[in-house]
Amino acid sequence: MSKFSEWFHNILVEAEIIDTRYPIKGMHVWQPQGFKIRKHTLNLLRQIMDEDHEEVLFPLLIPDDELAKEAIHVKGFEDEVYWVTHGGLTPLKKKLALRPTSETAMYPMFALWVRSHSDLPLRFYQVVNTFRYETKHTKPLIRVREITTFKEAHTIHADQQDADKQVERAIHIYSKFFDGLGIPYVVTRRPDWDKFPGADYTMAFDTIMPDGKTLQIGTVHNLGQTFARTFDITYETPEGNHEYVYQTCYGLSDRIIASIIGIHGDRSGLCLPPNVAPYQVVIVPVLFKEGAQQVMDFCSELKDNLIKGGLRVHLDDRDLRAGKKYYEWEMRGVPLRLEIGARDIKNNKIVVLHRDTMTKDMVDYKEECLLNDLNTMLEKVTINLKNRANTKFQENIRTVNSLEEAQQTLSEHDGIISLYWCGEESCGKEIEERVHVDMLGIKGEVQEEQCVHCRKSAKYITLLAKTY
Ligand code: 5CA
Ligand code: ZN
Repeated sequence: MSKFSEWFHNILVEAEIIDTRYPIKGMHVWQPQGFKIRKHTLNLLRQIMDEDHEEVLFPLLIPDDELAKEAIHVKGFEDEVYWVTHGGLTPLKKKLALRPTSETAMYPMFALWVRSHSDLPLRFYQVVNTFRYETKHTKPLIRVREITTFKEAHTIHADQQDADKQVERAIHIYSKFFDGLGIPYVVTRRPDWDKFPGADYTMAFDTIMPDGKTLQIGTVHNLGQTFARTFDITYETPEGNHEYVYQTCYGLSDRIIASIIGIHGDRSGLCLPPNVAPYQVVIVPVLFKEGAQQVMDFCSELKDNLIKGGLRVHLDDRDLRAGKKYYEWEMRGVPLRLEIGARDIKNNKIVVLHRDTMTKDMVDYKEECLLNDLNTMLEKVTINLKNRANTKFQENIRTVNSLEEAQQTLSEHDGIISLYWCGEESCGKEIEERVHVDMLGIKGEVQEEQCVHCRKSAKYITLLAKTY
């Protein structure tokens, strides 16, 4: 286990995010703290998606013959599908698949829903659990067999142009979402040999985890008309002709939480962006025998006021040493901690610990200003986490001009390498093999440069890395 892996597993246990002891490999239990982070993260995404998507909910089970209809798609998932074969003791006439993703559940219904050009475009999303019998090593939140928070969007368009525009729009939506979480990323076009089964092309978001490996945290697929032809999804044009629709789909998984934990965390444990932290502020009363009740009352009233002001606040009134509480809330990643004792109340001062920098401030306590001050501090935490992550991320993308340099660079540094490539699949796969990396995807086009491997003329700048 790498140092990061160990840290990651420990923090999931200690901070009570996920319990991995459930007796099925790759399937885990969300504990209350983890569930809250998950809920707030989901709310952020829902807010963005609800602007121009409609939420729906499809069944978990997909009939065998529907799943099998789209040949390329089913080929891509055949090793990964879980099957329901019995109802009680009775063998089912038709096997039922647990959805590995929902194209083949949704698209037969889309064929019924879409009638006329005036129905289009349509944009749906659902948040569900999906099942993939992953054969690679499973890892909590990162590679699971039950994805418990699959956020999948599916859109339908009258023409290719509109579908292309939707791909751009989806990239914009996810960018905004990741920016809000302070998670840095690159967006690339996946190489053809690694696109989503059935897609014309796939755009991927990748971030870098602390061990230097990249994690694909989201994908946007342009499906063209492939599924429309398979599932016979057509619309009537203004002229009365029937045309196949164009489709896109895009999705995010539990990996979002993994990246929040991994990227912002530090030696002291979790360090949560305020917008997803279960508690944004924790109040720890510093009690001595004298004046203890007064301090408690003060803290309790303060808590109520801050909650009224819209903050998520917890008052830790347990009968424990303050130091023990400090350690625990640091580990759980609460962005701000207020330490309040009798003397502070008298002096109108409050000690604030900023979790991101682990520095303490003494702030003047003025009741009418405190809410504002805390909000400003939380904003600062958000910006700092984002900048810190981004700086580290940018430092870990390096341009190389030969395979030797690629190997050298990766032996010395974590992260992503960027190089010129001819665009040929065979050459690309050779690069992957020689340098022991995966191609994330194409970042841009070039002219008048040479492929770092075959030395033919290069078409693309492409990014590679060791990946999860
Ligand atoms: N139908 C499309 C769009 S929703 C789809 O299924 N795309 S996907 O296969 O690329 O999955 C979407 C995202 O889920 C991926 O980008 C990846 O971040 C995440 N993901 C895929 N498999 C797993 C897994 N086993 N565990 C956790 N996350 C996963
Ligand atoms: Zn080449």
